[in-house]
Amino acid sequence: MSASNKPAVLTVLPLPPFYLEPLKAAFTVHERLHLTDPQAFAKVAPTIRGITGGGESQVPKSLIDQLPALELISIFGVGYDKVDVAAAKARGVPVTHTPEVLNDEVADLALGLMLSVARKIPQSDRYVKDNLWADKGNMPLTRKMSGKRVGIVGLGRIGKAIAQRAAAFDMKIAYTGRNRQPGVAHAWYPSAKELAANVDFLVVITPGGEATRKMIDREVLQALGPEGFLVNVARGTVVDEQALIEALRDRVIAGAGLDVFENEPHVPQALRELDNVVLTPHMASATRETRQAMADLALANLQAHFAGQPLLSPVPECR
Ligand code: NAP
Ligand code: 8YV
Repeated sequence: MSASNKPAVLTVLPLPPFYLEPLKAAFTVHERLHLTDPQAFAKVAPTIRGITGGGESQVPKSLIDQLPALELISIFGVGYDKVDVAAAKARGVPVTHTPEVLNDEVADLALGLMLSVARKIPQSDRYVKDNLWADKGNMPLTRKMSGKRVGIVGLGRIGKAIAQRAAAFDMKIAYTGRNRQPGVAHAWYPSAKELAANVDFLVVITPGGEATRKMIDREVLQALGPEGFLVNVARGTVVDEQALIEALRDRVIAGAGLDVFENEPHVPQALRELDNVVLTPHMASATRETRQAMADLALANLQAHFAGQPLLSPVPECR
C-alpha cells in the first residue's frame, strides 16, 4: 500500500519499536501529535481512522469528537478504563484490547510481589549488597507464604491464573466479585471487606474505572489486619492510596506489594519511604515475550478492521 492510501492512525502513548515499526509499515502513523503539536494535529485530524495506545491510554470523548473519520480504537493492553467506550460506541466506533495473552505474566508478578513482600526479598538483596550481613549478622525473620489464605479481588482471566499459581503454594483460595461464579469451588465473599477479614494475602486484580474506585479503603485494610499483606496489580485507582500509606505506616496491615499507583509515574514520597512495601513500575506484563504478543494482537485488530474482517478481541461492550 502506498503512503497516500494507508489508513491514518493516531498513537496516544509512546509505543515500543516492535509495535511501532510494523504499525508504520501498514499505516500512516501520527505519533501523539494531539499532545506534541496541536496545530499539526488539527490539520490531520479529519484523516485519522484509527487510534492505538496502551492500557493506561487516555481516550476521552473530547479526542473522539475531534476525529470525524475515526473507525477503531485498538488498545495494546487488557485494561481500557481511560477510554470513553460509551462515547466511542455512540459514534459506532468499536474498541479492542489484548486479553488472555498477558494472563501468565501478570499472575507471575502478583505471586512475585506476594513472595517479595512476605519474605522481604528486595530488602534482603540490599542487606547483602550493603554488607550488613557481615556487619550486623542475620536479618530479622520474615513471614511464610506457603499454606496461607489468599483472597482474590476479581477472579477473572488473570485472577484465575493467580489462583492456579497460589494452589501450587498450597494456599487456601477465596475471592470476591460482583457475583459468585458458577462452577468455581473457592469460597466467595460478597465484599472486599468480608474477604479481607478472612485472608492473609489480599490480591487486587479487577478493572479500574469508576465502579472500582477506592474499593480497597480504610475499612478493608483494617479488616485485613496487622498480619495481612495487600498486593495490587490492577489499577492504582482501586486502592485508596492515602489510606494505604497510613495503614502501612501505622502497621494496620503488615505490608504491600504494588505494581500500580493513583498518579503514575508519580509515586508519593510517603509510600516510597516505607520499609514494608515492595514497589514495581507498572510492569506486570512487561516481558519481551508478552509485550510482543500484545503488540501482535493490537496490530491484528487494526489490520482485521481495515481488511473488512471481524475484530479478534473487541471489549465486552462492543461485542
Ligand atoms: P477480567 O477477566 O474481566 O476480570 C475482571 C474481574 O474483576 C472479574 O472476575 C470480575 O468479576 C471482577 N470485577 C469487575 N468489576 C468489578 C466490580 N465493580 N467489583 C468487583 N469485582 C469486579 O479482566 P482481566 O483480564 O483479569 O484483567 C483485570 C484487570 O487487570 C485489567 O482490567 C487491568 O486493569 C489490570 N491489569 C493490570 C496489569 C498491570 O500491568 N499491572 C496488566 C494487565 C491487566 P465479576 O464480573 O463477577 O464482578
Ligand atoms: C500495560 C496493562 O501496562 O494490560 C493492561 O491493562 O496495564 C498493561 O499490560 C499496558 O497495556 C502497556 O501500555
